[in-house]
Amino acid sequence: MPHTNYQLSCAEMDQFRKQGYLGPYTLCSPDEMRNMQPEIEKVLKTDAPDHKVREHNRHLDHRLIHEFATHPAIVTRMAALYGPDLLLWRTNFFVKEPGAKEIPWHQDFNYWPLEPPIIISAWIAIDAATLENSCLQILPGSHRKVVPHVKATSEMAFNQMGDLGFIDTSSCVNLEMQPGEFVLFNERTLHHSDANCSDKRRIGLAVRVIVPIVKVLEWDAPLHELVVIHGEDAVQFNTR
Ligand SMILES: O=C(O)CCC(=O)C(=O)O
Repeated sequence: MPHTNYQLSCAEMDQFRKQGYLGPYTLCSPDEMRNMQPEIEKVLKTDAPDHKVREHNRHLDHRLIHEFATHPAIVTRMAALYGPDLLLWRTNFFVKEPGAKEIPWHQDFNYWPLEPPIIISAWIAIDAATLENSCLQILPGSHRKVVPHVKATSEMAFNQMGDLGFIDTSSCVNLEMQPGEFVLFNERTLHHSDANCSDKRRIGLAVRVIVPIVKVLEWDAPLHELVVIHGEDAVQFNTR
């Protein structure tokens, strides 16, 4: 994996503040990611030690997923945006096989047991993510207001969705990515992906990182724990 200067310019910091997302950036080359796909597929076919869902928190039991989530290309940039002390809370694979449902427009903080809900996500393309196989889409600047969430319709992959009466999708950005690229976005940035109407699978890995003052109100599983990925956890609010 290439090691370069992952510091952010003032223009990038400003973009994250104003638009709520950054990237795509490179974590590894498309060929490197393609070579790792069989190992990732193996992870997704095995049960996690104590999580019911195979897609969740595999950084806790699998070295490769831990390496993705703690890669300096991600962590250095997150530290530039959120300060030096960062804790890895969750990782989630989003596997969209052909025919997979639409993921509705939503703001992540609406769903999560965190107080205050301050979080930054990296979304890493494991497969190529294109408009054809339902790449992530984002609404720049949408993190500046809270949108009400309502019961989702049956064609959606989630139970709740952002109320479309409050969402103007005309400025939507399609985050098409090569395998090994990633984007960063925050807990309020509205994002979405269409139903996968292609014959191509699309896997992404979301990496969720909090700062130490955030209290985790519910844990995903008995062995779920935070991992210090940069700096330190001086306040220890989440000692279990
Ligand atoms: O992978 C997707 O299509 C959606 C991802 C998502 O909702 C998230 O990372 O919060």
